[in-house]
Amino acid sequence: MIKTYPVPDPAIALRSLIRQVDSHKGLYGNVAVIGGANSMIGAALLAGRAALKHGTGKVSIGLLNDNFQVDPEQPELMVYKSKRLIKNTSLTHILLGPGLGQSKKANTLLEMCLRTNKPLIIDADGLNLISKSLKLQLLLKHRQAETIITPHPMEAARLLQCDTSDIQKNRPVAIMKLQSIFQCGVILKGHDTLVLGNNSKLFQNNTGNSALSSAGQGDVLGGIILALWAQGLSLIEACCCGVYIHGKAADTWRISNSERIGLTATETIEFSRCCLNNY
Ligand code: NPW
Ligand code: AMP
Ligand code: MG
Repeated sequence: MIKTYPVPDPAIALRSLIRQVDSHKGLYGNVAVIGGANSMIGAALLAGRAALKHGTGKVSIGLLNDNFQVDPEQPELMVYKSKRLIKNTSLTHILLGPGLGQSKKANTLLEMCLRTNKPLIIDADGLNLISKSLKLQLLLKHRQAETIITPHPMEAARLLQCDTSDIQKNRPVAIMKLQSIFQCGVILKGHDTLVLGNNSKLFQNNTGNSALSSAGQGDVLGGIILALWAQGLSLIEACCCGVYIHGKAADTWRISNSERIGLTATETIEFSRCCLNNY
């Protein structure tokens, strides 16, 4: 039996995010979200908006779709062509995967990100591409900069070449396998999300509910973790606080809403921001 520990109360870690009076945006991260292929631009925008609304200094979106130039709902986001953005040496952290697709171009972008020395979160189609390529698996395994992968159970099954039911039968074993094969931090999403950093305890998160079972929630979670990490929390703190407040947002919403409907991902960003604000 593998021992799990509850995700720590985020209050302590979040205290370090209090802003100094003489601060400036350069202190709060300069992050990139890489994704948003045709028909999935929304995933990258959700992640970018979540990163922005959870305190990041500067957020850029590197889209695969070249025709989209501004998010009119969130003009603070800077929109670039993906390859150009990855080459920007002043970036502090990267999230790759939301709506990335699995094209040849997507594969090239993932390889470029893996070869940078930037802290990196890999989600969604980034993970699906890794499960199909030995070359990418080796690059991930030998990365020097801190890296976290954030699969849902089916993405985890693709990575471990098994069925989703095998993952769900013994989630602690699955996350430990992922960490030991890919030599990076792992968040295994789903009800009672698990978090495992390199050399860390295995944490289990108990916030969150079925209101989160809707499109784009994982993209939002990626943006939240990116924001907390870029503002100075350690990787494990950012992951634990991120999954906690993302789930807490849904628990808060549930108090005054029925179990028949769920949150939209856009709503989750707002509830989670309020949750962060309440600390
Ligand atoms: P089933 O149905 O049970 O067989 P996919 P995706 C399973 C982008 N998006 N427990 C479940 O399988 C993403 O960023 C874009 C058990 C489910 O049907 C990606 O780039 C959006 N099973 C891309 O789409 C909004 C679970 O996995 C299947 C599970 C594809 O990502 C949506 C889905 O996995 C989306 O985020 C659980 N807890 N959770 C946009 N607005 O642009 C999931 N499964 O096939 O990898 O598809 O997750 O939608
Ligand atoms: P994704 O499948 O990538 O969009 O991610 C979905 C997100 O919502 C993950 O963070 C899941 O942990 C969370 N989520 C979805 N359904 C539930 C549930 N029933 N209980 C708790 N969290 C959930
Ligand atoms: Mg997802």
